[in-house]
Amino acid sequence: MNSVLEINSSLKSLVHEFETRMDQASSLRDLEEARVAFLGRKGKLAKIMSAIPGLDSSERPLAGKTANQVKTELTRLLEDKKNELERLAAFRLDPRFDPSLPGRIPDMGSIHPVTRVIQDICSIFTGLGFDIVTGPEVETDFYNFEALNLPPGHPARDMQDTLYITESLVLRTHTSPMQIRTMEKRTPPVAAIAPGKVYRRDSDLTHTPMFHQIEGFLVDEQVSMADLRGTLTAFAQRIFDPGVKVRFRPSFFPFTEPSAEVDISCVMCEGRGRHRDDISCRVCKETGWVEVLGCGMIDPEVFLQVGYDPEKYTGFAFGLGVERVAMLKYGINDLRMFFENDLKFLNQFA
Ligand code: 2U9
Repeated sequence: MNSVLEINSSLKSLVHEFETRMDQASSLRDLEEARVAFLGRKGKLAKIMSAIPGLDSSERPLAGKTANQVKTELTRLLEDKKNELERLAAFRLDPRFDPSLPGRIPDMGSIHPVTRVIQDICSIFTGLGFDIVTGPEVETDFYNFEALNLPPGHPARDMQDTLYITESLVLRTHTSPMQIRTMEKRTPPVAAIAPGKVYRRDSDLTHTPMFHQIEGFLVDEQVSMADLRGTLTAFAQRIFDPGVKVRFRPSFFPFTEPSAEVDISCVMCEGRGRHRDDISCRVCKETGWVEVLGCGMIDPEVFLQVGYDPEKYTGFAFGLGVERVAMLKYGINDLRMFFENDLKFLNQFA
């Protein structure tokens, strides 16, 4: 075998033969044997290469180059197989590794019902053109009370209800300060909602020291109570059910005049006051109505505090308790469920 063609063809079959050998190798020992047989000093490759010096001098360089490429290729195949076997060996040697065990499935989180209701409400109001604003939970007396027409001495400032940090700093007792801050920064027309945590010194079956509110407002020229009514009716029908009835009852808030409370037909008994089996409805106490919102036309006194001209502008505002809406929407009868973080409860909202 003295021609370059013969040498090339031998080299080619050598690669195929080596590939088969690598496929069949199942231990590092197999690999070492193959290395000696193919790449060793007296191995198959050396044997083929020993014919090169006998070639015509014009053919030698090409044959030598091809032989070197084959050597590199065999070495690479050997390394790859070695890595693969070592990886498998690592698993097999680890007594903790049992490939027959099912995989561990991580627990899936779920969105807290309060968060979900906040998201739903925000998306309804952004759909109506409202912006979402945020603000600090530690507030000054001015933003939490004074600007909202709650002057010093007003009963809502009572130490019984408010968590004071210093004489002039409080944990906000409602989300209204965010609206004051928004009005200070912007000129009408402006429409925004402010969701967030609020704090009160209150703790019993139906009150927690922290709960969530969403308040909203809209200010422009010529805003009327009819705009308030249309907006809140659309909202109630979207968050609860397109079929709910909505009614407005006169009420009082220091920051709105006139003011109203908004009831919807009871979502549990569909406004009948009694369930289909004639058992009385505990949610609406047989009235057929449940309160869901407070609202009103923003008091001109508030406009003066934020520098809006009360002769030029009017606006409406409203507020609701998020936990209360969530209880009605999902039929939850105990407020404490929201704060216990019981996964059996929370996973129902996955
Ligand atoms: C500004 C002006 C007016 C927000 C309003 C209510 C009525 C209201 C309660 C509902 C249930 C709070 O969580 S709750 O206890 N809120 O009834 N809130 S009008 O009026 C504002 C807010 C900001 C500057």
